Amino acid sequence: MSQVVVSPTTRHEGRSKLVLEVDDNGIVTQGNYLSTTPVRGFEKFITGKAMEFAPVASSRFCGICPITHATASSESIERALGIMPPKDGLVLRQLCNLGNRLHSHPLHELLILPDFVKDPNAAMAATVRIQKMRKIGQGIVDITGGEAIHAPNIRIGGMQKNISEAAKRKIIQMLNDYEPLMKEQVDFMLKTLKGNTEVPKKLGVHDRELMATDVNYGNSDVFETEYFYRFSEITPKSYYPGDIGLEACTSIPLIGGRTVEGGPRARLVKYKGFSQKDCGDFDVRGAMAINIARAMEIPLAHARARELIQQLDTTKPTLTKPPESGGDGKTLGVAANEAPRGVNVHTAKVKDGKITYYNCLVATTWNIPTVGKACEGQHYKWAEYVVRAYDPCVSCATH
Ligand code: NFU
Repeated sequence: MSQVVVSPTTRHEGRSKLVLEVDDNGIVTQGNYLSTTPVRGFEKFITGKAMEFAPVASSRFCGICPITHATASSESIERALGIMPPKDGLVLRQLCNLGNRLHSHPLHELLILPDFVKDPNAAMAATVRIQKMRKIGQGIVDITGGEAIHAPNIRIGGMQKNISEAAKRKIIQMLNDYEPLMKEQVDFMLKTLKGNTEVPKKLGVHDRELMATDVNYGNSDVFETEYFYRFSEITPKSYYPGDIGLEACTSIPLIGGRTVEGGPRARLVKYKGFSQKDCGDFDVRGAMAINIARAMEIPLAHARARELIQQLDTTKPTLTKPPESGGDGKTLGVAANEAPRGVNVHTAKVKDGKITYYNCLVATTWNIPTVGKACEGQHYKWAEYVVRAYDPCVSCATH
């Protein structure tokens, strides 16, 4: 028996490490994956501030998925105040989130290319396609959210302003431009992943519950009724064996006392009948299935964005103005948004327009402990493949 440490793990956002106990054949008998990204203390410094600060600040957790944080933050405060955005505000907000997914999922494909694509010409062609797709996704966020990163248009009560008819036409054109790139890239990625003959078929298989609230956007009511009442949280020190937890920078959220997996596979299994037949020879419970599911989610996000842009009435209001000094300080607003990497939960209490309580359970925070488990049973040389399948965003996780 010996220990293998991979630090830092590579080709994902943020800093993290693997600490693996392995047997004499290099098979992982006990897997630990942990964040080593320094905590910045967002929840603490959001508390006590004007409620409008929470979506602005929390969208700075990370530069890849700021849209989910501005959204979940706004929605948690809306639910604490008991207000609802107007219909077109919700349509526009969903479109903004989908724009983010249409850039974030292809970005992950870029990060795993070196694992699976050995032909430099094919890798270059995929890189060019991916970057074009990301530009379009970010362009949609720019138009709907007011900026491609840290979109200021997402507000408590909906979206600060509607878009023009010309902007709506532009988005329709952008989605048309995205389609052929997407078809080629998703087809290429699925063939590449399913055709791989090196990765162990059962890599990343684990027995943890899948957690999802929706295919594309997220559903806070589903989170509250199916998961939140079973939620608990423990310290990393009490979760990881030995001294490993002393270095870990995220808490360990649990559902029913166990770690969970959120993200593309969880969503597609729960809502789209994703099963063994979608995964070729790879086990539907494993890491390659997550990569496959992520590729399959891109056309779903694209189709939903097309529906929503048609539904958007550009003449209608998009914002329900929140009461300036609203909030009773008691009601816990719980919001769950389906971030690219899993369920992103923000919870808030508001009193007289100020945040009195703020807590976030971010997509990667949920996934981190499951990633370690998912490395067990295979040779340690595959452990980083497992990590990358979850596309961890460790800065998000370690806010
Ligand atoms: Fe983020 Ni940078 C995503 N996807 C993570 N993890 C937010 O939830």
